[in-house]
Amino acid sequence: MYIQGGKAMQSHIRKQLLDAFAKAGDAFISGQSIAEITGSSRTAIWKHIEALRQDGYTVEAVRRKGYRITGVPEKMSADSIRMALKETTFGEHIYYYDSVDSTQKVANELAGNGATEGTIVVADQQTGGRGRLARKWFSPQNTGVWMSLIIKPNIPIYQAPQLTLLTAVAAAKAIEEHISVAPYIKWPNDILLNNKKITGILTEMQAEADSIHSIVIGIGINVNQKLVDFPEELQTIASSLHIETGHLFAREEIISSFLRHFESIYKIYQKEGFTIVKELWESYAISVGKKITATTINEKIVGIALGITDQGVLLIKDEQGQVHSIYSADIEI
Ligand code: BT5
Repeated sequence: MYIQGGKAMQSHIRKQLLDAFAKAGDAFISGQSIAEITGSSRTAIWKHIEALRQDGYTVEAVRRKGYRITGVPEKMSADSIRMALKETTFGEHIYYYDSVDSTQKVANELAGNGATEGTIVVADQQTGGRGRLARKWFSPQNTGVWMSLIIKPNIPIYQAPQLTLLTAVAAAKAIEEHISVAPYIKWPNDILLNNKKITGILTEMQAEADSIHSIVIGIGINVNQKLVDFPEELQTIASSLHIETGHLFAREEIISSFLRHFESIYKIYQKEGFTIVKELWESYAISVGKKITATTINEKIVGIALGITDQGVLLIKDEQGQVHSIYSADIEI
């Protein structure tokens, strides 16, 4: 199902047209091809071009060459996300909302109703964005990537935490691609730039008896916020790509990079196992080899982070030489 079809154009025609423009990239598409895609006469194709322009696309028309899209609407939409996707099969089904309680909630419902692997739910704003342990995730309008991805990996339940680590690697790579500074990962799910959190990940699982039905991966990336856009309590601990670089970013491009990196690592992971994720994760991890403090529900453990196990468990060696396995904790460095 494809949400957000055009008003002036039937949504399946619009989808095919935007797909064709996306595939063509910088190249022109001839009037003849557009006539074929839209099933209209050559003289009537301007109607379709006008409909795109009205929705905020900049369409360049050059005689004898045809048409190409040189600008997408500033406001995100399912169409603008679709246009940005490259080399991915993920994102074939896009559910986009201007405002929603939580994309996790929607995606969990969709997963329960048979949504396929690679389905994404994206919102411009979340009114009830959530983190782990019933914490809140601040998700204001027009600024960030608030997205949930449904996957259906063929792995035993105990390996599910590996997907959180895979997500962190894909997000780190997507961010690095846009700002050419490597962010680092703080176990298990924070991505930091200059010691401030720019991305959070929340993984939720639907399982039946001993097999995974689906995993819903929630990812929040702060993209275009200014410091004053954050509530006071977050200003010292959170940041955005804009704050760190001074640039503004098309959020669709960040979504596209994330899905591309996720899908390519996920393919290798499914064939060859966790080694690739573990190696990449440790290369981005700030904590490995450093002294850290892990606060679990029961205790505080201070020691050197040794790395992660194949189950995504963090290993810390304390001053007495005892190695602790950390399943869930908040980490300070
Ligand atoms: C997380 O939880 O970091 C997971 C966040 C996942 C958010 C995505 S957005 C799309 C999808 N839909 C949802 O409803 N959620 C997912 P945790 O490790 O528990 O961190 C939560 C803590 O991060 C909060 O208690 C704040 O201290 C801080 N925080 C809240 N909003 C933030 C923001 N926008 N940027 C940085 N830090 C934030």
